[in-house]
Amino acid sequence: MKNKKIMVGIIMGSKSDWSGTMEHCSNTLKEFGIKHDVKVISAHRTPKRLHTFLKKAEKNKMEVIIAAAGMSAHLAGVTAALTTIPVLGVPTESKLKGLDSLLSTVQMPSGIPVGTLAIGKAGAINAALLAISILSTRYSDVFKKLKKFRNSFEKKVPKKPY
Ligand code: RP5
Repeated sequence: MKNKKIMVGIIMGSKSDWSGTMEHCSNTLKEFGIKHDVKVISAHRTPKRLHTFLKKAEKNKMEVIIAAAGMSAHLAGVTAALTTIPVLGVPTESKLKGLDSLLSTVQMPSGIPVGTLAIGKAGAINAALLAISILSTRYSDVFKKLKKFRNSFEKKVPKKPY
């Protein structure tokens, strides 16, 4: 895209959220040429890092933040509480298969919204695609790429199951 600023920030509670999960979020953004930042930031392990990241994100007019976390997953909620940049939450898999992460991410009391996606890899990819949809309302080149992606996506689905 023409605009070379960092449009999307991907943050995750642990290095363990990357492989098999959030790497797919980053790869999807890369396929669309969306410049993004990737960082390990935990709401409880590295709260200062979160504050610093958000200060910079707001200064540089980042447009979407994707926050992934597992277990008692409060990263997306805390992030959304500290900024008005739209926050998409990805619950990552855990000993309880991510159900704990899903509920912690999705069940925000009214007032501070987190757009929560599915658990794990599907959610990671869809978070990127939703961020791309949000950007597509402002950037015509992103809109064109998204339309092309959707058209080719439909073609990949077989008409018969056998
Ligand atoms: C969360 O705890 C992370 O987002 C991760 O999903 C989970 C486990 O972290 P590690 O113990 O693998 O670092 O904060």
